[in-house]
Amino acid sequence: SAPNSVGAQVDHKIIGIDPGAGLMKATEKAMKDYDLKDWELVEGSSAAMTAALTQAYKDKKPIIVTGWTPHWMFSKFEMKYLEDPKGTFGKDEQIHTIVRKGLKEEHPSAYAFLDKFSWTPEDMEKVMLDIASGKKPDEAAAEWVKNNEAAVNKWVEGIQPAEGKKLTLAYVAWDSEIASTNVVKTVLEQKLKYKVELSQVEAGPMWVGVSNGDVDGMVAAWLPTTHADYMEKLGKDVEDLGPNLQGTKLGLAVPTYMEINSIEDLKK
Ligand code: PBE
Repeated sequence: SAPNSVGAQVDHKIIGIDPGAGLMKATEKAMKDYDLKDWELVEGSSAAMTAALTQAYKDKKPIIVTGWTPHWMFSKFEMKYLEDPKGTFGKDEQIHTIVRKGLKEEHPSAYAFLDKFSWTPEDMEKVMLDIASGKKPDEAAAEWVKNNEAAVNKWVEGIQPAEGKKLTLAYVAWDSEIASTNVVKTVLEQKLKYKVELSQVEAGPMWVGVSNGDVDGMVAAWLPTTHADYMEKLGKDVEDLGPNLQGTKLGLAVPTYMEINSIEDLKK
């Protein structure tokens, strides 16, 4: 590529996240679909990706990251998704709540709430933004619950408190799922009197944990596309309680000061 191409500017690197994320698989597919042969997808974590983005943005340096919505990066920074004319990153999907088999019988109160739980991208972004701005996840979640009393009370209306019973929720340290999982934990504890343990794992073990009953559930399943392979393998051993959030997006994201608009521009 030309000496001043985007590729040369960013050392032909796309800053990725954890290897278990569906977004990484989608990005690898994009690199094939768009013939980005000399490019590298850098593995790391959500936290490492946002740290690299924060630094590059501060220095007004070019950077390409794997991005998704809901995410605070789009409110804290001026960012754009690169157009994806081949549609590799797919269309809108939903975030689903998935629980282990038997939860309904053993923890009917938790099951009833988890089945009811659903919120909006704006809700989730508010919690994410507070955490990105320095609040602890449990504090940001508690504050959201306090400020959204009416919505929260609807989720738990008519459900019997469980008086100290233990529950375990699995999640991956994706910023979106740190936010949702902490809100769900807060509601289960404050409103339904459960004792909730959070288990932070990689995406594969999160799915496996729910399927073999090691954990009670999770609110972090991106379907039907992003976690399709996990769902295909383990779907028959879990219970899908359906969407808890609609209106997501995945793709490659860049600061708006970069003068590219499409994944196709990475070839030049
Ligand atoms: N994400 C955030 C996840 C799902 C939630 C888009 C980084 C992924 O598996 O790619």
